This record gives sequence, structure tokens and C-alpha cells, in this order.
Amino acid sequence: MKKAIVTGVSGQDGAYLSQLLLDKGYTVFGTFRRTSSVNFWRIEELGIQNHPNLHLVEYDLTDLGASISLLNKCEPDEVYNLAAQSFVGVSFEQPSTTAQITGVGALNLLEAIRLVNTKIRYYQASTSEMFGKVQAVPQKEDTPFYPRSPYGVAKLFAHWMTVNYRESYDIFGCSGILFNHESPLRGREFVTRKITDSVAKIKLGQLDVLELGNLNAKRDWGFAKEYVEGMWRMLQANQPDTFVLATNRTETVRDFVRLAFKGAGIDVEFFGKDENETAVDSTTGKVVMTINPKFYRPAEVELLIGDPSKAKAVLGWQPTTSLESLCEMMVKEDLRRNEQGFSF
Ligand code: NDP
Ligand code: GDR
Repeated sequence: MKKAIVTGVSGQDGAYLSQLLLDKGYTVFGTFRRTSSVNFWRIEELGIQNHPNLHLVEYDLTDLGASISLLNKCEPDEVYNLAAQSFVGVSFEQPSTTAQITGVGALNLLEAIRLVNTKIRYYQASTSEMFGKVQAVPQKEDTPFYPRSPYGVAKLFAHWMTVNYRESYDIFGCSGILFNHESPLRGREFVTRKITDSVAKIKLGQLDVLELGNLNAKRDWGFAKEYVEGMWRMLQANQPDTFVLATNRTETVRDFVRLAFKGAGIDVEFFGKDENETAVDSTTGKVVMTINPKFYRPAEVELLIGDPSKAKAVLGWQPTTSLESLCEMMVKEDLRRNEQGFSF
């Protein structure tokens, strides 16, 4: 039976990946950090919180000593490093913390592997945010990087460290450059889930207006459950490598707003421009979305669209859930949760 460490088990991907590994017969050590009130709602939603092969371990990846102890204690075959300060907006407010957690945290794990056991396979959760300012489209493994946020810069450091440890110490380190992936387990600070949760509340009469920032940004959105399968496949491959996971379709935030309202049975029309843009319910004439410039970012990533053909050719991985189905699934779940009076 294989053993895996999944850092960030309380996050969206950590929950889905733990479920996948448990289904495959792994023993999973899911790490979480100590806070005054740890929240395991995602693994509870997936029904795996009491799985006999899931062990929840307290760990903070900014601590090198703790990283070494973790590997000594768990003796894993595979480490999936998903823990991060993962919110781009917050990285502008807390650049140093983001660098420590998202950048140096990954280095701590790589160092621990080098010191404890170089046979441990390592997955680094890299990101399309490393591409940042558009250099070429669609973005693929050899597209030049140009990060546009402290988060993107920290992730680029972790990416290159993974490549460097692969080349210097022969460590099986894979870097998965994943484009945005969403689900009903997505945090509500991210734009898709913020939209589906607010649309559900508007539909149920619990909220009047959804407030957003830049509607023109274009993203390549896929379904998180399919992306964690790609992470696992990378660590089963013959050679460690870097792979893009994406859908190769891009839409604006505005398109996602329209889709989400449609999913709740509300047709909207958009009026105005920039800070004055609004979305209006075509049936009632009520304004249901406005712009609040506080959600604008100091520097924006305008366009992401990924080419996943290498992952398809080498790993046999490809996404299947359409953006329409994904959005509908999220709206439906948020309607259910808000109807029942709770929403995480
Ligand atoms: P989430 O924000 O949902 O989860 C992040 C996890 O990291 C949480 O479990 C969080 O714990 C944990 N964490 C944060 N700081 C620390 C720390 N100092 N020590 C230990 N754990 C910590 O992210 P996702 O699941 O969406 O993403 C998983 C990874 O993939 C992240 O690294 C993200 O940057 C990356 N990524 C995500 C993409 C996406 O579209 N979802 C795309 C590309 C990359 P807590 O619950 O305590 O906050
Ligand atoms: P992103 O995701 O920055 O791509 O990072 P997010 O959902 O936060 O933003 C996507 C785009 O929507 C615009 N936007 C808003 N964003 C938020 N959060 N809130 C708003 O109100 C709002 N209005 C408009 C943003 O400006 C942006 O252009 C995510 C994270 O999961 C990262 O960890 C991951 O690496 C990348 O995806 C790939």
C-alpha cells in the first residue's frame, strides 16, 4: 500500500486529491496548520473525514525542521505540495508572508526530501499565474513566464526550485502548471464561487446585489476533480517533468456572471462601462450586479488559455466537464446550501 502526504488537506484540491488517493488504496497523511478553529468542511462534504486510511497531521510548511520531521514520521512514497497562500488579491497586501508560504515553503519540502530520502516523489502545485502578462497564446510548457503578482512570483520560485532539485539531485519532482480549476468546494473569495454563491442568495432573496471588480479578465476554467487526477498521473509517469493542465477554452468573468444567473433561471443584460457597468435582471428590471473598484488588482492577468496537449500525449489526461456544466453544478450546490441556511 502506497503512502502519500497531501499538504493543504483543508483546501479545495487537497480534499479532492485525498479522496482520489484513498479510493486508490493509499494511506494519506493530510496536513493542516494549527489555527484557533480548524475547518474541515470540504473533507466532511466528501465524506472522507473519518476514513481509516486518512491521517490528519498538524504541519506548517514555513518550518524546515517540521518538514524534515514530517517526512521521517510518515515515510511517504509521494508528496503532493498543495498548501499555499493561494489568493492572488491577498498576495498584494501580504507579499512577504506569501513569499514565505508559497515560495520558501516548497523549498523546505524539497530540502527535506534531499536530506531524508531522495526516492520520495514530489508534486509542486504550479500555476498559470506564472505566465501573467501575455507573451504568447495558448500558453504551454515552454511559453516564457512573466508573473504579475507577488503570488505569481513566489510560485515561479517554487517551480524553478522543483526543476533545479530534479536536475541537481535526481529527485522525481514534477511541476503541474494548472490553469484555474473550480468546484462547489472552491473558496468563496475566488471569483467563480463568489459569483455562484451570490447568485444563489439573490435567487433566494437573501442578497440584493453582487459586487465585482474587473469583468474583462479572461480565464481558462476547468473542474478541480479532474485536475487532481492529472496531479496523480504526473507522479506515476516514467520521468519527472513539467505539465500544463487546462481546457484550452477561455471566457471573461462577465461570461461567467451571465452563465451563473442563467443557471439560477435569471436572464441578465449588461449596461454601462468600466466602473459604471451593471447587470440587470431582464424580467424584473432590478440591478443585480455592480462594480466595486476595491476588487481591482494593482496589476492584472488579462488573458489565460492553456494548451494541455503534452498532458494528453504523455499522461493520457484530458478534461471533460464543460464550463456550462461546471457553473450549473456550482449554482445548484450553492442554492441547496443557502436554502438549508449554511454556506462555507
Ligand atoms: P486553497 O486555498 O483552497 O487551499 C490552500 C491550502 O493551503 C489550505 O488547506 C490552507 O490551509 C493551506 N495553507 C495555507 N498556508 C499554509 C501554511 N503556512 N502551512 C500549511 N498549510 C497552509 O487552494 P486550492 O486547493 O485551490 O489550490 C491548491 C494549490 O494549487 C495551491 O498551492 C494553489 O496555489 C495551487 N493552484 C490552484 C489553482 C486553482 O485554480 N485552484 C490553479 C493553480 C495552482 P487553511 O485551510 O488553514 O488556510
Ligand atoms: P485568480 O482567481 O486570480 O485567477 O487565481 P480569482 O478567482 O481570484 O480571479 C479571477 C479573475 O477574476 C477577477 N475578478 C475578481 N476576483 C475575485 N477574487 N473577486 C472579485 O470580486 C473579482 N472581480 C473580478 C480577478 O481580477 C481575476 O482577473 C486563482 C487562484 O486559485 C490561484 O491560486 C491560482 O494559481 C490561479 O487561479 C490559477
